Amino acid sequence: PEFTLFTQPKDICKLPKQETFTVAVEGNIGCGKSTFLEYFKSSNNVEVRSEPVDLWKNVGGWNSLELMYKDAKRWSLAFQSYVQLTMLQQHHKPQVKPVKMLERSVFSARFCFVENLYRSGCMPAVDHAILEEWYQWILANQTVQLDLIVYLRADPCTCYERLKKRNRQEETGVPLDYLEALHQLHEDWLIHQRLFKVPGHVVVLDANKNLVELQKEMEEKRQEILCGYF
Ligand code: DCP
Repeated sequence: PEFTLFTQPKDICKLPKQETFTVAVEGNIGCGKSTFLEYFKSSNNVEVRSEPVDLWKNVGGWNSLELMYKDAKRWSLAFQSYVQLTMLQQHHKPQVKPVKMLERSVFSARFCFVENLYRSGCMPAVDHAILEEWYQWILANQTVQLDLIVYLRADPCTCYERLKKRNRQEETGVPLDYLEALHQLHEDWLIHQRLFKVPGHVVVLDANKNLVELQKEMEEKRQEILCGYF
């Protein structure tokens, strides 16, 4: 098959060596992507590109993330089109170090978030169709290739607890079933590989672990995740 699912990180060493390497860190809201990326910031060979949530919270003075959560039917097209633009900008920033590590990608925006909004009836079909046109244009005309996806796989209940704990103001009304639906879409995309083609190889880490355990696992797998660039 063109794309292979690697569940053992050591298998990544089978990937051909390249000049540069692009990793996207994916997983449900609250699974621990920021913590994971924080850990890799200390590496000399890694450029970490955190998700531009601050931009989403202040676009021309508007908090588009808050608007989307308050009234998804009205604002999810505006919000997701801005997410798509800012994610594309993240993919495109000039790369200096050999490894580029992105928090999410244009792919999870499309396969998980936009898909979820549409399927749950929060995004009208015409809005979905417009975003799809943009997405297809990006695929055809822009370089958004990923070499590796690190999937931080966590139980939706664990994510829900973490969400409540961190208490991000915009997310106060996010219910457990929203996280369950997003979890299922991540699973369909990255584990079962249904519907959409996976744009790179996938490493799955158990993100239910507490911070100490997860850091231990990251330390053990550091070289493998960085494909030799450590
Ligand atoms: N979001 C969205 N649509 C997207 C991307 C993100 O609605 N295409 C929302 C979900 C969250 C917020 O933006 O409310 C931030 O999402 P992430 O899950 O990407 O980032 P976190 O900071 O929650 O990640 P983690 O807790 O794993 O560090």
